[in-house]
Amino acid sequence: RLDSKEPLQSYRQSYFAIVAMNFGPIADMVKGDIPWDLEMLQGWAKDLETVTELNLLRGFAPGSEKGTTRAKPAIWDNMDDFEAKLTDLSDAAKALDKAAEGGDRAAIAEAVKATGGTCKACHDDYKSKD
Ligand code: ASC
Repeated sequence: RLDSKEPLQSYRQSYFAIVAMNFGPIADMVKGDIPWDLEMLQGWAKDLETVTELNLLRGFAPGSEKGTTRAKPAIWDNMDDFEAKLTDLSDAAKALDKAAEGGDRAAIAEAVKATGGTCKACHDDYKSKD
């Protein structure tokens, strides 16, 4: 429906739901909050990499900033920077997938830290606290 912003907002919220459903348990596992299971971690890392390959900017089309989501209007005023930060996420997810495939726990922990950093960098500027 061209007259509704709902599909765009749903599209991007779906993307972030999949990101969180995969990065969340990876981070929990690296922290030791859940038991270490490399095969499970590898599956999550693969799905995280896969979803971050999608063109999320489709969901942030001009005019879709007005709504009830936590996306700050600053996104649409700084679209090049926002896009660069999304690329940082997909690059980090790719490196994390590689580390997961390698299986070295310290390398995985480093890659998780780097990936979390790309989440936070974007949230600081572009995600409303409430
Ligand atoms: C998560 C999560 C985030 C990021 C961020 C990383 O697991 O939900 O928003 O990691 O906390 O700093």
